[in-house]
Amino acid sequence: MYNLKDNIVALATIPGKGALNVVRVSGPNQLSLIFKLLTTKKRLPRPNFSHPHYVYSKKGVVDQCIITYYKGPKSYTGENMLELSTHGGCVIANQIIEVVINSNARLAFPGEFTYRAFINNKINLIQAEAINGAIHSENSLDSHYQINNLKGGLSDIIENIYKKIKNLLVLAEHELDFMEGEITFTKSNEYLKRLALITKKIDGVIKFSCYENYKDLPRVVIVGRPNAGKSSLFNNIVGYNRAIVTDIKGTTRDVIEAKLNLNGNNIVLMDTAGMRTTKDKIEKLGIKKTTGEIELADFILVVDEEKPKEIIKTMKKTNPRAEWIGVLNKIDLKKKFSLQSDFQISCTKNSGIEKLLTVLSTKITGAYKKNYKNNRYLINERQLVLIKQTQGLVKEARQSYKTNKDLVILSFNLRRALMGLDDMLGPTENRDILNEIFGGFCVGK
Ligand SMILES: Nc1nc2c(ncn2[C@@H]2O[C@H](COP(=O)(O)OP(=O)(O)OP(=O)(O)O)[C@@H](O)[C@H]2O)c(=O)[nH]1
Ligand SMILES: [Mg+2]
Repeated sequence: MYNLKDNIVALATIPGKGALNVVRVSGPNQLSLIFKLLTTKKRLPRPNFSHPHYVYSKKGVVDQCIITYYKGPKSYTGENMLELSTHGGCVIANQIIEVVINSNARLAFPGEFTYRAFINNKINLIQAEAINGAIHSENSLDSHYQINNLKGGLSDIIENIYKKIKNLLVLAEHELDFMEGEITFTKSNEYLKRLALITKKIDGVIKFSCYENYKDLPRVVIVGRPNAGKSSLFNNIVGYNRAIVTDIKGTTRDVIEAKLNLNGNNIVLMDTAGMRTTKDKIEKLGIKKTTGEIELADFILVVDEEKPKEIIKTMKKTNPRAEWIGVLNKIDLKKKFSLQSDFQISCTKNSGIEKLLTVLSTKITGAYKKNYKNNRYLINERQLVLIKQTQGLVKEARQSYKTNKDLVILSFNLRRALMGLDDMLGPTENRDILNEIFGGFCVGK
């Protein structure tokens, strides 16, 4: 897939107006030629120390950068690396990359730096996937799990299971080399006990892993009767007039959706058609959509001018799993109002909404934490398929050994079980998997 013999270079940051950019160079060769061309200095600087250097192209000075030289294997890729921290913008970093390319390097492909780290045994495949996952994570819990996987969270337990299966395989194959009477054979009960322990460990990984659910953004849906001020609240939270607001009942007919960040957590916020019995065909369809959104929602804000809590009572059965929050709106019109609501707000006067959002974001963080307590590992679809496959094979191995006590068959089955874990940690042979995983990375990563 990638040619490992080349020196590679890429911008590791997003180009654009900003304080800094980072240019990365990595290669199996000495990088002194590249360094010399960039800085006019003959010798590479001391490894792992950052130094300011003026950097030049043929046309003259390009920038003053901070350059760090990493001597392999103590670097991200395991190779010799240069990391140039340049001034930001769209011009300087590209000029530097051009100098590097004209020296002795080519532009890196997506994920090529991390691929080299994987090939050079700096990380296994689960860790490589975690790095990409962390970059793409949408919320604090996701990034926490991803970095935990990079730290070894999932790999440690998988490596541990791998080792246990391998040891058992080695034992079985060793005993196969001897005739009866030559050595004392391990008792079949011991084999069964060890196979049961491996199964228990695999079951634990599956049980304490979170998959998919956590990734779906929390869905917050605003519902209520027509004209209650749902669209006004939606616009206020989104920060601009996204939804049409009028005093005509039934203004919003479709579901309007916005993805936004609420105190560090990404959420999907939805404005919906007001709930009422109507003969209008379009409005009816809108109300049907609202019902669908309620079923999927995690948090439901019931906005009403009079009695949000009473409305919740009548609607709660449509989604008992969600958290229902009663929001009394238009308090500016009232001298006195009932406190039969969780929050009292005025969209026109912009009051009470900040408190509502603070509590809502605390609740969202709380939901994340609960998930965190229940799960130790994060597992993606590829990994889940492989671990389940291993689970099945180990169970099969135990079952068959229990009936036939045959070490040849057991060895064969254990070898099959190991293959799935091999693929999980580092299928160096399987090009398709590697292409798919590393091809999804950013350039420069
Ligand atoms: N006085 C006052 N009027 C408000 C407040 N919030 C909304 N309104 C008004 O109430 C009317 C209805 O507001 P919308 O936000 O369109 O209500 P809605 O619930 O989205 O209505 P539908 O889409 O028809 O279901 C508009 O005239 C708003 O200006 C408020 O806090 N105080
Ligand atoms: Mg509306």
